[in-house]
Amino acid sequence: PFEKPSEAIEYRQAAFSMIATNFGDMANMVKGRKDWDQAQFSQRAQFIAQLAQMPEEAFQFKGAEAGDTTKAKPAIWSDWSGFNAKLTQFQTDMNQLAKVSLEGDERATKKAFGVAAKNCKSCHSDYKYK
Ligand code: ASC
Repeated sequence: PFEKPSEAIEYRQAAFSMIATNFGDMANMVKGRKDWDQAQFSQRAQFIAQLAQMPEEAFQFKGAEAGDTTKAKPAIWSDWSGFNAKLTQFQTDMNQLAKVSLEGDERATKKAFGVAAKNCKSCHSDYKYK
């Protein structure tokens, strides 16, 4: 779907931007900064489960690495199998969170959120500049 690297970068960043906005609202609920709303939380988890499938093809686009001046570390491409494993973990975590949150148990939902958030951080420390 991309003609040039800048399009792949833009697409990837758009996906992560939407992921971050949805995830941030969920974090606010988990941390009690806003009222718990199971239905809204679950809707956001469904959104992210879909969005989490999107960045992979953009990172894989030929030439995406060259001249990338974003927060993406070169290790994404030099250690593709390591990065891809974390990306797959993210997709798995978000599918699990989407499923658990739909079942409606607040405690189980918060627990699954914690697992996902921990893995977000672990990937960022290796593959994303601050
Ligand atoms: C966020 C955000 C991240 C993750 C991470 C979770 O809301 O912007 O990068 O959660 O902090 O550990």
